[in-house]
Amino acid sequence: MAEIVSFGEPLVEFNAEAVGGPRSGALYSIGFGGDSSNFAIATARLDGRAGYLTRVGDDRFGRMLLDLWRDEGVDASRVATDPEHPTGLYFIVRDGSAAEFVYRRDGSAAAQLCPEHIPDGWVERARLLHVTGITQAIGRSACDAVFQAVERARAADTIVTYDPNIRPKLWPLHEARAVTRYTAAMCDVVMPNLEEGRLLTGRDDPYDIAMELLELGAPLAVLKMGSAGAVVASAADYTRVPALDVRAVDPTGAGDTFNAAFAVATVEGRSPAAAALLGSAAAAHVVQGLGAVNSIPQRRVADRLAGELSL
Ligand code: KDG
Repeated sequence: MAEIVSFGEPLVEFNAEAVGGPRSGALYSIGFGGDSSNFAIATARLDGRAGYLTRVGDDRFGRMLLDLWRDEGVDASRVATDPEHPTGLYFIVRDGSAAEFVYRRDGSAAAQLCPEHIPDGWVERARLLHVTGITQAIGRSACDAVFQAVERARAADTIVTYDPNIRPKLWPLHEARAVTRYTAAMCDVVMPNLEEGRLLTGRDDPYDIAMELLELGAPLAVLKMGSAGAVVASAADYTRVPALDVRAVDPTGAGDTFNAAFAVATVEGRSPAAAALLGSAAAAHVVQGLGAVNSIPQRRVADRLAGELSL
């Protein structure tokens, strides 16, 4: 049975190789993305029992994703195939060192998600539900599904973790800010990156951001700061978590893997700081490879990397 569940939009990824630039002749590696799917795959690689829910199109890309979840050991038994809407895609276009996400996802199968698509017991029987701002941004009904799932989780004592994952291309900033602040207050753990923390709170300093996130109402705030590590804050504690010194190639999906490692370690009963340490180590592995999924480490690798860090 799935213990750690997530839902949202999976995407097929076309990621420009560092050489070539965005114009004709550039090489694109095909891979997979979508924050909630990345989270589920990372959970499974890190030895968590992952369950994933979405809708894919009745097309080659949808079938590729179904194969991926099966091969990765993610329970995707509740994923539906939608005969009328396609699977979404994104390109990571690189111009010099700058990377841009270009989406082809409007009207996708996953954007049709609504509260009725979340089966009875799916959230209630899990130990942890992970939700994200991208799922809220893809459509009104998917946003409603997030709110309903969070309410059901709270009623069932399922832990809720939340990554606001603000993507300004998907919704206007004022709307993103209002919805994600409101949602953060409903969750057990809010886990933005530093830039999102700044957007959410209007503060600059990690300590001030963390305190303001707690004031919103979440009992625990985890601020992901890439090569600067992370901050874990509650009313009782404020801990800085270190990061490994690595050469970053592509940060895509690193935050999702951090979240997954945090979720797995939390369900195992580790402290928030120890869970974030595993997150920091696993994320450091992701940034060293191209794409959101290929470079997610297996558990033994993440444990070895975490062993190089201490609190
Ligand atoms: O967190 C990584 C994701 O941003 C990436 O995989 C693509 O889900 C994606 C999105 O909506 O940007």
